[in-house]
Amino acid sequence: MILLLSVTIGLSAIVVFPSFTDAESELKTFITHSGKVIRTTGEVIDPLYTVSTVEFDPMEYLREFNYGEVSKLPDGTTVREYTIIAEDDKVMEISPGVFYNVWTYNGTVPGPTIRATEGDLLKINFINNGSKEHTIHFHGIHPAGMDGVFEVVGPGGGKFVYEFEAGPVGVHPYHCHVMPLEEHIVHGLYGVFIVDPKEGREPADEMVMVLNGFDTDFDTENNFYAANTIPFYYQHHPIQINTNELIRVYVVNMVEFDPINNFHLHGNLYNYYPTGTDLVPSFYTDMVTLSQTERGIMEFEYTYPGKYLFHAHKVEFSEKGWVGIFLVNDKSESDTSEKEYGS
Ligand SMILES: [Cu+2]
Repeated sequence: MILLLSVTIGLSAIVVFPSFTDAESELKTFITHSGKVIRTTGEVIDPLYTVSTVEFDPMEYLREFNYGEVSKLPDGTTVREYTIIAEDDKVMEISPGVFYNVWTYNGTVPGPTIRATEGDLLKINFINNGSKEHTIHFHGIHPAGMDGVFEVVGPGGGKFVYEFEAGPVGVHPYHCHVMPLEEHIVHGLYGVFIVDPKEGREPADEMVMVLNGFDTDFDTENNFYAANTIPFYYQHHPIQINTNELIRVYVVNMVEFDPINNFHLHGNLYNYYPTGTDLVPSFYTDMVTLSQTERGIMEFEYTYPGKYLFHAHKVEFSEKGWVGIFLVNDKSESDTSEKEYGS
């Protein structure tokens, strides 16, 4: 399988490079967010200066939670240890034929979803294998020296250990906080940090959606939008869920440049917990608006099976990729014991 992927990547590179050569006369000069001058054909970022290709599976990312390596202190406190490695030299085919230089935590955009329980002691071993300075700035409560702003971590293997107590309860972003911030974030150095309440939440089919976008021609406007990086992915690969089963979506808006984003669900309404900090929902709605790093938890159940869209109700965003489908399977068809439930 790995061999097959390598062959595929090799072939796609062969396809891309001749077209790049053919289009050489159309090369344009772009100024990147940090003022770097590059020559490219524009809409498609040519893989000029990068060394490897990122493989990312949005379906795997959706329900993957990293609880760290767990140990206990003598006083009973749970310790969770994670390792996060930053890199900035990879290329990702974010849409067919569209290659973009992504900056990654643990090789993907978004980085891993870090999950812990309120009061756990977190140790995040951060290694910067990039060519620029990077950090991890967690949203949440922690000492000043653990804020990922002033303790800049140098390139080429620089290290720093972030250590703090998990809190408050909710869903939070983490991201690089090195200047120019816009450049470090839009290239992909961000991820999700979930803090569960000690008493837990009701069992549910849980998933994470990071709303993101890519400015592939450096004009400070996004060319593509998505839930979890790949435009239109969940439209072509619907997310399978069941009727009468609680669904919990941790949603984080990381779209830069556009002041707002939003989340509309079809054929249903959801209970909405802004930032997830309160255990009682604030709204029952089918639409929330989110500014940069605004986030929350959505909970809903579908009564009727079938296909339901979810998307940005900012139509420009949904037409440029931020759209997906929930495929609701009739649980009663496969599980007769559940059929009596509620009858
Ligand atoms: Cu950075």
